Formats: sequence, C-alpha cells, structure tokens
Amino acid sequence: MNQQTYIMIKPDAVRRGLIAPILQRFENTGLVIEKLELATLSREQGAANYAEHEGKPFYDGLIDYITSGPVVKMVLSGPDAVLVCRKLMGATNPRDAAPGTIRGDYGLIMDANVVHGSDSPESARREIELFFGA
Ligand code: IDP
Ligand code: MG
Repeated sequence: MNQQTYIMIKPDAVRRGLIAPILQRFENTGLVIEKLELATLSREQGAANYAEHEGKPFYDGLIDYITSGPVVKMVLSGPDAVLVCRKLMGATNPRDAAPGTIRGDYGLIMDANVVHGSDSPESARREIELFFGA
C-alpha cells in the first residue's frame, strides 16, 4: 500500500556529519523523498512529537536533546513506507539494533539514537501535519 511516513535525522547525527550516509540509506530503498528540510525544533514541536512519553523519566532529557540543534525533517512515500523505514532504522535501543540498520550501524545509546520514524500510518499523518502543515 502506498503511504507516507515522517522521518527525522536527529541532532546527534547532524552534528556528527551523518546526513548524507543516512539519506543514502533511505534513498536506497526506492522510497521517494517528497519533502526535505533542515530546522531546529521548538520545544512545543518536540513536546508534540513525543506527547505519548510525557511523564516518563527520560521525557525532559528527550525534549532537551531533540531541540539541541538542527534536525533533517522529511516526508518519504512509497509501498508500506512506515514499515519499510522502521525496519531500516532498527530497534529503538541501538545496542539491540541489528548491524545493517541505521541505528545498529551509527548509534550507541538510547538517548541519541540517530533517527526518528513514524510508528504507524496514523502517527505519520499527525507528524507530517505537525512538521509540514496540512
Ligand atoms: P522509537 O523512536 O523507536 O519510536 P519510542 O519508544 O517511541 O521509540 O521512544 C521515542 C524516543 O525516546 C526514542 O527514539 C529514544 O530517543 C527515546 N527513549 C525511549 N525510551 C528511552 C529510555 O528508556 N531512555 C532514554 N531515552 C529513551
Ligand atoms: Mg516512537
């Protein structure tokens, strides 16, 4: 099923100069990059993106981190784009992410795990609206 997903290269990866190799991984899948923008998130945007985690012990640190520098925001589209990107990204904790996945190859710790990707078509719609407008 053709669908859209929202992907973000997180501040740690941008700081480390990893935009190009990470973009290459997504392009290699054949998914289409529909939108692409470098920006620093406001605290409101960070909080909205991670609203489901409010109240958890890592929440404040997560918002500090995601707003700590520029991110690359993008919309990718293609068959099963949400699932394809989640598989490409690997497990949330880079320690558990398989080699060959983006988090497995470029990440070390949960607090700075390189990329964000929508976890369902519903999340994708919400996140695309949040970051790019309707
Ligand atoms: P996801 O990014 O794979 O969808 P979520 O469970 O939605 O994972 O968590 C969102 C983000 O919050 C993670 O990508 C990670 O950066 C951070 N996070 C999740 N759990 C923890 C934790 O236990 N400690 C620190 N950071 C966490
Ligand atoms: Mg998530």
